[in-house]
Amino acid sequence: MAFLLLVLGFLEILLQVSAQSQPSCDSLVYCQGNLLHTIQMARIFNDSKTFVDMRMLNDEQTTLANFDKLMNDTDQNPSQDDIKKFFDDNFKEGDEFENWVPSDFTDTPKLLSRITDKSVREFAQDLVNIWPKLARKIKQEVLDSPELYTLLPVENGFIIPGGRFREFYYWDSYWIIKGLLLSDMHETVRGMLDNFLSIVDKYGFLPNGARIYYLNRSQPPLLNAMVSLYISATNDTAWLEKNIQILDRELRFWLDNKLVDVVKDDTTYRLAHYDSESASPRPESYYEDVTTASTAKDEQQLYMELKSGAESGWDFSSRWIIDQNGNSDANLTSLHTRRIIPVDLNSYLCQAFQKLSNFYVILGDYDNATFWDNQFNVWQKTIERVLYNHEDAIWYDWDNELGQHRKMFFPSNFAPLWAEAYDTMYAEDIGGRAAKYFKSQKIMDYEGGIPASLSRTGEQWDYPNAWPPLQSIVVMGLAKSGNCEAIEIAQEFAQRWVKANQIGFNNTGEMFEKYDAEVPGQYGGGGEYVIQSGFGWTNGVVLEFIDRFFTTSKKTSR
Ligand SMILES: *[C@@H]1O[C@H](CO)[C@@H](O)[C@H](O)[C@H]1NC(C)=O
Ligand SMILES: *[C@@H]1O[C@H](CO)[C@@H](O)[C@H](O)[C@H]1NC(C)=O
Ligand SMILES: *[C@@H]1O[C@H](CO)[C@@H](O)[C@H](O)[C@H]1NC(C)=O
Ligand SMILES: *[C@@H]1O[C@H](CO)[C@@H](O)[C@H](O)[C@H]1NC(C)=O
Ligand SMILES: *[C@@H]1O[C@H](CO)[C@@H](O)[C@H](O)[C@H]1NC(C)=O
Ligand SMILES: *[C@@H]1O[C@H](CO)[C@@H](O)[C@H](O)[C@H]1NC(C)=O
Ligand SMILES: CC(=O)N[C@H]1CO[C@H](CO)[C@@H](O)[C@@H]1O
Repeated sequence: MAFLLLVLGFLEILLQVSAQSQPSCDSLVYCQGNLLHTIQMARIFNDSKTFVDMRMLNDEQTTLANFDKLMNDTDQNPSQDDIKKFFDDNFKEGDEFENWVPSDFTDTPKLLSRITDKSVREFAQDLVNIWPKLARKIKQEVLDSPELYTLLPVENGFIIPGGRFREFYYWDSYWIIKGLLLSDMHETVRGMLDNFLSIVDKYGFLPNGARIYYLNRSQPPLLNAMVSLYISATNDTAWLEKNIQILDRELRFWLDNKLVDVVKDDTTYRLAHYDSESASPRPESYYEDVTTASTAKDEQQLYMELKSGAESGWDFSSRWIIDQNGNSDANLTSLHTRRIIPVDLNSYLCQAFQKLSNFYVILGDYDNATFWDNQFNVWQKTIERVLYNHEDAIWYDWDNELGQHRKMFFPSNFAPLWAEAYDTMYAEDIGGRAAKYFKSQKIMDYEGGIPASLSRTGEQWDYPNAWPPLQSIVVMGLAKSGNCEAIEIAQEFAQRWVKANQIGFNNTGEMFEKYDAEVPGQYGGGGEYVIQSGFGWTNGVVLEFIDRFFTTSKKTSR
């Protein structure tokens, strides 16, 4: 009996250990263990990301041994000063990048001469001139000793978002690439795509961003959409031929890892959700996550929900919050990202299937083209059956536990229009109804842009914040439908957005990662870090809107 109890107790410990052994990455310094915990909880820096972006002065083994010594010398209880000293002796500023002027940078891209309004043309010129300030190349010494850094090493230069986001990010890059192509910077774009593919080749997927601590989550799957922009601008089919297998692999990662069964009206479907099963705090938000989890019922589950929320790009939002009473204005302990089937994720995948199929057609591989075209058709039908709400004439996220739509306004409800993840035979009708839904939610009232939600929670991806990628998805989606009322809304909000960004730039000389839907030009707030400027996707979206709505002559791309 005693023996049995012993075995059971041992099993329980084993289970706990295995649940905890889902680290963010393999590094014993930056992704798991007591060193990370001690430094992050000592709160030496206000922003948890600062420490995990530092480099080690010695190799990992020496660093860990020095930490052991610190703990031994201080009876496992180092003071704030002891920790600071250990930090100073073992780490320093990463200093990983050299300034880089992309060789294809030009301050006179063709777009500028097509812009009719003088003040808008000057604004576009200012934005084009920001690209070199956001251009980075990794130093040779980092490429030579990557094990001392958290950066994922890549060969080619790239454009970063800006501010604390010093490395490249997955979904940000879609709008950055859009802006770069409109700035005639094709080679920079090719270099960035090659960087992404080298990472997919190595890890089997594209992580959230270019740091080892992002290796347990991806971000909205827009790689094929980026490639499609590049191919439309260049017709570089030789590049496509060389890289098609890696593009195929990235998309299969989503099919292999992120699908769940969804039952509606007694039929079982397969759709995707955001899902990171790594049950530990995000290293770059370690203090914040440990603090949040300290009041949670199940810490491990919450860590997975937090990482899955980060994978969605919407970190964080009432979109993923559901408390016991079904409310979405609770705090982050009620985060349930994984039980929600998101409209935008499934639309992005549907679009990616179609793009990949088209790439295979270009290359004359009709078998693979058919395989992906079939996936496209299945997703399109499933999105209609599961996510479209005929009564409200819009798509909604699906709560897979309650088996019902989450009938709240989010710009992501319009993603199928943008991704053309619906039957475009009925584009005018569906677009017109979506326009009516937009108005019924009183979104026309917002002079500063389309808010991320109508719920003021203090989270970043909620009211009153207005995010550039969400403006792009709604505006370009409505415009694509071809319906008059939808096009009018698109034009109106493209104008409001460009004007708001221009006011902000006139007042501060900066472009921000997000704005305030209520006050044109005012930057947004909330969330777990202070406002960042730069800013990659912001500049890309403004250039996209200017190209589409402020030029008279031919369009380069849509
Ligand atoms: C951290 O934040 C506090 C309060 O906001 C501020 O006073 C302090 O200067 C900040 N410290 C650093 C190192 O930025
Ligand atoms: C710390 O103490 C443990 C046991 O007390 C010992 O095994 C270890 O070698 C010590 N480490 C250092 C770096 O002194
Ligand atoms: C790419 O090729 C297509 C068809 O072959 C042609 O219509 C288009 O103008 C080309 N685009 C560029 C940018 O060369
Ligand atoms: C979050 O809300 C729960 C109740 O739903 C509460 O127990 C907990 O203390 C709150 N946590 C924080 C950090 O406010
Ligand atoms: C798709 O292409 C790969 C090579 O990239 C090939 O091995 C595979 O058989 C093809 N699949 C189909 C269905 O033709
Ligand atoms: C921004 O400043 C420029 C130049 O001073 C001016 O032409 C433009 O009208 C201003 N735009 C806005 C929206 O304030
Ligand atoms: C749950 C999960 O994805 N865990 C992985 C996190 O990343 C490390 C390093 O890449 C892997 O070893 C884990 O399997």
